Amino acid sequence: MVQSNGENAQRNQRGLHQIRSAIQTRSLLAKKRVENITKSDVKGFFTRNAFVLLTVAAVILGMAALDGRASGRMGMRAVIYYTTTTVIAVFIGIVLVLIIHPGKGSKDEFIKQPIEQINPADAFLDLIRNMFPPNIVEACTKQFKTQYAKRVVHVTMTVNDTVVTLNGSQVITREEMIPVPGLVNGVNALGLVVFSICFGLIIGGMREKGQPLKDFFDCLNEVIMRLVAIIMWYAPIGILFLIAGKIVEMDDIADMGGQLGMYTVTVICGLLIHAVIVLPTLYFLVTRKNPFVFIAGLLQALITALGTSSSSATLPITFKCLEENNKVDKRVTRFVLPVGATINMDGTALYEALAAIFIAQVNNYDLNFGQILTISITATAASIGAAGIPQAGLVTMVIVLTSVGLPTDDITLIIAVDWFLDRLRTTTNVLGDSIGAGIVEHLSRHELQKDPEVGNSVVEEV
Ligand code: DAS
Repeated sequence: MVQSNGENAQRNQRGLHQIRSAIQTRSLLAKKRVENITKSDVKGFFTRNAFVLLTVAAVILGMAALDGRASGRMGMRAVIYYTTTTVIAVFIGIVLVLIIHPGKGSKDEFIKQPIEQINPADAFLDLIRNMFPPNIVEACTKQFKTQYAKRVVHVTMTVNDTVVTLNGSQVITREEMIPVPGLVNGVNALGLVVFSICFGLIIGGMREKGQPLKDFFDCLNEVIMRLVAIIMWYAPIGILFLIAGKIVEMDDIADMGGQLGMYTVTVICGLLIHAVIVLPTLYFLVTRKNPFVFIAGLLQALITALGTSSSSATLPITFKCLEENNKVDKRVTRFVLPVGATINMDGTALYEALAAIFIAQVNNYDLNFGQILTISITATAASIGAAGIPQAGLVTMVIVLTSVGLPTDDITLIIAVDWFLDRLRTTTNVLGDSIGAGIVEHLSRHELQKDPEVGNSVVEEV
């Protein structure tokens, strides 16, 4: 059928508009990622090092205190718990978004993010400029900009399927999907935990010969926990200002379009159902103890998760709350928590499945059963791969959208509220990890009591 020139021109115009919005979205996502990476680089100096040191020391100590059989069974129980709660979380997210259907109405009614062009190198250098006296930055800016910005741009390249060139204004979209840093970070952290488990089991098997190393890691763990104890008392004050600052920045909530508001309500309902009904019920069914007494002991960790949007940054405080307030055996927390903080993210899994279907609804795109099943599987995988840093779930959601052919640009539709929802899903993640430690400890109580010369002696030292 021959199309008139007018129709061709219109089609080209539409095509151009789509390419331009795709380019703009990716550069905004790139900025988000650059901000998060640089923020986590800066905060990472503390949280990442504390997380690494604490994970290595805690897991090695925990494993050294257990014999191989016990840790095998404990690991199996932990994995079964993680899988069960993540699948339930995804199911809740999908059922809710299909029932409430927040995405009805067309995309045009949607408030689009004002998307400005950015140059990642400049975004990063702004951060550096705020960190050092200007003369140092100016002196090395030229070389620094080329080298470090390349690394930053390289890391940005793994954010999604876009290569953002150094001059920032050119954005070239690439076809193949390259692994997102959430997966990379998740794999790094997981690799660290697996190494620590093996290292700890071998030390435990060496008995007396391994004692000097056990003492070293015990002392290292003590130092980190004391450092955390100091930070803990100041954290709530910082958290208060963090959230207050964010709320002041936020446009008037009423301006949010009805769809975005309904989407936010749907996510909050889903997280509340999982955190207030599912997890406490699971804990009660297994342990026959009052779950809300257990949760009360976690308050400081939950507040920290709410304030930092980071499971990793909260981990040291989660350790302290479980071991000191809830008296959970250290051999359990030191094994279950670091693994859980890395791969068990119920809140993130629920959110990614829900958000993907919401984006389909906004595009008036009816998903069939197979696609919804694909979303539930990729949302589970993306939550395992997401790192415990702010908005990691937003980035790994690219995997879920791509798996069912949804436009990844539409992530910008939900960015406006993500800073708030990220806090809630991180808090749900931390709660899920902590309840998991309580359940695994209860199911492992026989192993933890037997083997006196290994269990008790090391537990005292540990
Ligand atoms: N902020 C992540 C965490 O620390 C969760 C997410 O981004 O979904 O758990």
